[in-house]
Amino acid sequence: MDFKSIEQEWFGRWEEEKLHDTPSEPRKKYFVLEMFAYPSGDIHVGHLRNYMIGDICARYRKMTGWDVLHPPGWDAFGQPAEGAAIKYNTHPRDWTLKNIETGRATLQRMAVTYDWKREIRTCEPDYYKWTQWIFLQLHKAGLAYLSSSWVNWCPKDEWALTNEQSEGGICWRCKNPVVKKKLGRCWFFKTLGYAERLLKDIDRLTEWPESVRTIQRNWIGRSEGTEVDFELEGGGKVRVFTTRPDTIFGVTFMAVSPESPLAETLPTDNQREAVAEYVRKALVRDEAQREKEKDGVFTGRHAINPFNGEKVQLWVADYVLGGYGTGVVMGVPAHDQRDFEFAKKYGLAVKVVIDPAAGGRAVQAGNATISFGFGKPMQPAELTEAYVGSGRMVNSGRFDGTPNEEGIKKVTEYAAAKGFGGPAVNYKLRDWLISRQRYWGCPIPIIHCAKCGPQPVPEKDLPVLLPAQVVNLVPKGRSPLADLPDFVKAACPKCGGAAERDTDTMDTFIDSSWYQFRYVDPRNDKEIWRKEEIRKWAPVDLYIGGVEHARGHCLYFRFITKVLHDLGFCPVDEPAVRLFNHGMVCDEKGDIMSKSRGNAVSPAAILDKWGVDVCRLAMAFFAPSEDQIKWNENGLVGADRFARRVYELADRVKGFPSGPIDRSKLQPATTAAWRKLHQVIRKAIQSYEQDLHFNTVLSHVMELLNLVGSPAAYDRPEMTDDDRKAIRKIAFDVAKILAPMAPFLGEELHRRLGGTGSVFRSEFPVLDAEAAKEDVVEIVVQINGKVRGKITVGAESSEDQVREMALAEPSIAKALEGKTPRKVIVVKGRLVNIVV
Ligand code: ANZ
Ligand code: ZN
Repeated sequence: MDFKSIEQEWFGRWEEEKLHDTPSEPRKKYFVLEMFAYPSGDIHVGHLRNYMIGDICARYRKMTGWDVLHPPGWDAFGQPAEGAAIKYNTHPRDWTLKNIETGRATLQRMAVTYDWKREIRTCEPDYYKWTQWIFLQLHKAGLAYLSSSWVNWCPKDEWALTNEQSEGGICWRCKNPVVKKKLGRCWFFKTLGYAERLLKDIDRLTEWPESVRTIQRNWIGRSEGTEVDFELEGGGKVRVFTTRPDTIFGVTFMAVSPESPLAETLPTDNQREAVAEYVRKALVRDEAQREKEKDGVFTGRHAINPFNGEKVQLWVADYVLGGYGTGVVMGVPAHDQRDFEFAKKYGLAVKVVIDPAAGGRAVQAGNATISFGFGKPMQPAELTEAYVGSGRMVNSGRFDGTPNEEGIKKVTEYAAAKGFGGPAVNYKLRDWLISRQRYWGCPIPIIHCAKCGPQPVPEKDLPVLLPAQVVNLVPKGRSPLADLPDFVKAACPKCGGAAERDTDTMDTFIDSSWYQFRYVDPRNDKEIWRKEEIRKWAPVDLYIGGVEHARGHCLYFRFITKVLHDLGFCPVDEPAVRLFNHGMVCDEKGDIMSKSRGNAVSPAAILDKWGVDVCRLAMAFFAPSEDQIKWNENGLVGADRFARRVYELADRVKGFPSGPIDRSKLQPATTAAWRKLHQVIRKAIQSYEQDLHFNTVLSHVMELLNLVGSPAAYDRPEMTDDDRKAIRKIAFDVAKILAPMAPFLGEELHRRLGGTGSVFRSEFPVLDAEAAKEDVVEIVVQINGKVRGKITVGAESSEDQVREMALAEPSIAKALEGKTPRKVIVVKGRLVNIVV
């Protein structure tokens, strides 16, 4: 088969018929989006899966009366372009644009139905002008701020990273451990201010995978607790955040994180040197190390527990995280494992204040509480690890005897009443650190004036162009843009005096936090988009991409959508109705396909050898879309055989008559095939709309082909005209059912069987639920839950009939000999369970 000329022809016709254009006045809109590509230049068949899944859905929707928006784009800024530019001695822009051309050609070759007129490239000024504009809106709204701060720093790439980008203490790009570094000037977006809404609205994302919703909930990490002020000996106070205020009488030390400003201000003169030395070392340790070997240093100062007036030592310890809570913990070794290990290491006291053995009553006698416990009280010396379970409060003054869950409330109320604390909520989520010390990104539209401070670039002066000059890109801890005097020098927008541009560029996750909506009006140079366009298309109906973006990207784009909504630019406050995470593509051994592993399969060779349809069919057939697939040549052989068989069927039956079918005149074999056709249609609708299990559509079509018979059997002499009409109609519908997956095959069959125009402008087969009904079903019969036999019953048989048949089934009757069934449970259409 000459698939190349078939492909060529249809590419041409689709172009002529503007098949992939986006309707300008959608009545029934469907916005399909795949997470756009990073133009990395090593596109392999693994990358294609994402786009193919989206394309199948887009094509199906077009055939079923939806007005589809399905646009392409490139996440074109980013650090790998700089790495490649250094390595190959080129400009990041050249490298990027070349890769875009290659990637684009491959996607086009794969027949992805993109509306290329809406293509987006985040590195082009017509796009990043609006990225800068968004920055200015956040700045105006007080949601962007400048701060000097401890940041996650990758010593290899020499750049700052968000928590999302350094999860587990590892740089997401180079995989090296991350340390802390204090940056004098970096920009943050106030994501934390949106934490509560980002969390609450997860409940509305009912069409997102449960796993992603859980990941987001945990990442936002809402924690309800209590804040308590401890007075410092010699003046001042420190505040702690705790989720276990019920253990407050067990505090034997306090600890401050090395990042905390307190680590500088608290130490006594004697200890200043030692603490400074410790902090220096602690901050270059990576997080995993910090967590594993807890150590610290005494500040020389003491704090006073407001509940019992006890004086405890104040330490600096690096297991205390800088960015969480208040950066200070109250150490309760008896009931917190980290505190326990720390106390053991430094010989600090362990004091039991929650005792499961203290099960008795507590009696109030005047001012004192006397508790009567059962069993032996827990002894600190006996503890080999912290006791984190529940129990009653002991050694806790007026709270003795209180069950600890209740104690949490009581202690908090007490602190609030006395004015030294109260309830508090904390989030693991941090504000979004967005400055990057990089060249290949979107310049931050800010001018720093010595007199007026940081001033936003006026909107009319946007975009702040990224200079095209070749700069030295070797990471050195500050942006290469700082080396370009012509770029740096600027007039203060406020006073007109000499000032300097901000030289950092924005985190590329900002580029991808709003691109989804730019597609509604991508060429607009007057505004970010026209209101009427965003109203037509937002939100994304189906968003497809890898689960690795569950934390970072999927949170950022929800955040920016909410901000744009609040500022009145966007009608919706969630970006995507449905999120679908596709599975990875692996090699035959199960290793994820990648260029660095050397197991990447290039699409070009596959497409040249097998053609687009076979490649797409194979990919669809390997596994359900959310599962991993193991790429292998056999899959292509199988898909090729399948495609040929479908072609053959069409060629055999194209001379058959067409027209209305009298089903009463069909032979039993044809009736069975007809029924199967409608089952396939039902399956296809379900797969294309809901579970995206395209593989099951294919296996159903294969079963259908088997029922229709081998080619020789398509045209048996005893067949009636109605049989022939039915078989022809089956072939015609199969063409349409397969078209979203194998578009050329779909077109070609459709045409050969007399269809006019593109199959994608034709109507998808209509399900006749009546015809799809199975008349017999096989039912499993169990005795006491164990399978003992099978019966075949009419699909419409009553429960009584099924019960009778089950008991009469010889193998069952034999197994039951001498026993009386106590109960017979019938699960309609599935099983009978006999309880004896
Ligand atoms: C005393 C205590 C006693 C605690 C006890 C726990 C058990 P979540 O649930 O994650 O919010 N903590 C507070 N700030 C911290 C920081 N900056 N770095 C490291 N740990 C910090 O955890 C809250 C608990 O984590 C707090 O409750 C505090 O230890 C610790 F038996 O306070 B707890
Ligand atoms: Zn000024």
